[in-house]
Amino acid sequence: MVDLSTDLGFIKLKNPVITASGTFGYGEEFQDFFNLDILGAFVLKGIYKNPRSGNPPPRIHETASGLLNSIGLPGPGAKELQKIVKRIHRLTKTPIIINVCGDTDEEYIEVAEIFDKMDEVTMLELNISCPNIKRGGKCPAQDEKHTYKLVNQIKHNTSKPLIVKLSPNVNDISSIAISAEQAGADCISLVNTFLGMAVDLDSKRPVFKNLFAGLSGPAIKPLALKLVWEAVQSVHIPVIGIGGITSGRDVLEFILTGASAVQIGTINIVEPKASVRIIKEIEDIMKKLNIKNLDEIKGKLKI
Ligand code: RRO
Repeated sequence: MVDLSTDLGFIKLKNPVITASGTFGYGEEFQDFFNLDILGAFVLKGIYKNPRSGNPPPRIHETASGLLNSIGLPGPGAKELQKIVKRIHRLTKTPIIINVCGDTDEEYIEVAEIFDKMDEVTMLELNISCPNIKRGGKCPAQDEKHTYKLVNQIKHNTSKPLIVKLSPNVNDISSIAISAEQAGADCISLVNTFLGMAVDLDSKRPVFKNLFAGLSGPAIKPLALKLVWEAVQSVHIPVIGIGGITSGRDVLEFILTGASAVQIGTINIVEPKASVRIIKEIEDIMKKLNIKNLDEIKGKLKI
């Protein structure tokens, strides 16, 4: 028997596979595909205080081994999501993570406080890294001081474990990771999507109205691994690796690089049952390589 569990310090997950925000709806959409109990945890689509309609179409565009998105945070608002969370909690005891968003620091705090009060919610993931804000705008995760200030305020106003989701669109990931840690983050997750763009030769226009969009999928895996490595070297809190993971082998590569868990994103859109396959693959590889538990390989990359 192999042990797939992973200890984040504030919680032990039965396995390292977490479904990523924005690729797994609110969880209930996937109940017809597989039993949600098998997941380590799942993150709901990011939520703002009030309902929002998101960006105009097109919202997604396929690239070589990747996906560009400019979804723009549509959602039902915090009040409606509270009802959804109660419904999901009746379906599964798998830990529910709320991806907290805001246009202003005040909104982030308000949304975080609302879900902090819910027993059905296990953790908060602070999404300070959405790439699809107004063109030229900066998200909080692109600024050390803003990251520190916001994370610090959220920690002072909430009591649940706080994961801070970082952006790859920065010059120095270490300094942002350290700011999040110093401000009280319990964990960091990275990476959100890389800024990219697509153009349409026929119309001679950009594909997306917002010009830029966020790139995810296998194309970004090597870039994500590098940033996860740098983050792991910089902080003492656990790191959740995200970026182009499609197989059990990919998951174990991130664990070897030092991640304590991973999030599975774009593959959920292509293959809704990907998590089931990936968890089985992790188990099979561990058996084959005689790895009894994840700690045996976590951060053991030989440099
Ligand atoms: O909804 C989005 O456009 C979006 C978000 Br909030 C995010 O964090 N990352 C992303 O690629 N898209």
